[in-house]
Amino acid sequence: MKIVVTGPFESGKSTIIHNITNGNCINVEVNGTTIAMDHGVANINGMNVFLFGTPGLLRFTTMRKILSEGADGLIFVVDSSDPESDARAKLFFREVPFFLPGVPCVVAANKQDIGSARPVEELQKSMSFVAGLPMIPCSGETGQNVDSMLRTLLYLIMMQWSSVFQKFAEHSGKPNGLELLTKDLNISKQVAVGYLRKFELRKLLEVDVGDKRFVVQDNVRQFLENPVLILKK
Ligand SMILES: Nc1nc2c(ncn2[C@@H]2O[C@H](COP(=O)(O)OP(=O)(O)OP(=O)(O)O)[C@@H](O)[C@H]2O)c(=O)[nH]1
Ligand SMILES: [Mg+2]
Repeated sequence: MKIVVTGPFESGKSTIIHNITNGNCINVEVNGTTIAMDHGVANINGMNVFLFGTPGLLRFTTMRKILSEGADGLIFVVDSSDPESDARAKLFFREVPFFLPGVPCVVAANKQDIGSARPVEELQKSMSFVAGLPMIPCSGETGQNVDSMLRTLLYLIMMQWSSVFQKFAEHSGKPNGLELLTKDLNISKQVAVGYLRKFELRKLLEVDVGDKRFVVQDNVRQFLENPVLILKK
C-alpha cells in the first residue's frame, strides 16, 4: 500500500515515519525541516506499506502533489500540544480533497507524550474541519498508538477495496483469473488489468506474463478475505 503522511509544519510527520519504519527511512531535510520528502517501508503482517512524508511548509505544494499521486491512504498529522498550529492545520487540510479525493484518511493527534497535549475530544472541537474522520491520539516520539493508527488506516483502505480484494483472494492462482475478475466485478479487461498492475506494484500479488493469471501473496490473502484481521497485532 502507498500511504502519504501529510500535515502542517513541525507536526511530527518525519518522526512518525521514523518510528513506523524503525529508522529504515530517508528524510530529505535541511536543518530538521523536510524540504522534499520522507520515504520508508514498513511491514505489517507481511504486507508492504510504502510511506511517503511530505514537506510541511506551505510553499512546497508541488512536491505534495507529486507524492500524493496514486496514494491508497492518508495520515494527516496534527500537533496536539500547540493550539497555535490549528490554524495552519486547517489551511493545510484544504489541499487534501484536491490531491487525494476519496482516499481513506486518519488524523494523527500527535505529541500526546507532552504534558500540555490536548485530548482528542478537545482537538475535535477546535478542528471541526476534520469532523467525521477517525482521530487517533499518538506519539511519534514514544511510539504510543502509532502501530494501531496505521492498522486502522489499512483496515479502511481494505474496506474501500473489499469487493475487488475478495475477488483477488477468490480467483488467485486460477488459470483464467483475469477473466473471472472482469466477469464477477462487471468491469472491462482494461480496468481489471489496471487493478492487477496497481496491486502488483504494491506487492500484494504477482501477475503472470500475458495477464491471464494472478497469484495473491500467501501472507496477505487472509487480510483480503477478512480485513478486520489487520486490526489485531
Ligand atoms: N514530544 C514530542 N515531540 C515530537 C513528536 N513528534 C515530533 N516531535 C518533535 O517535533 C519537531 C518536528 O518534528 P518533525 O518530525 O520534524 O516534524 P515534521 O512534521 O516532519 O516537520 P516538517 O517536515 O518540517 O514539516 C521535532 O523537534 C520533533 O522531535 C512527539 O510525538 N512528541
Ligand atoms: Mg518532516
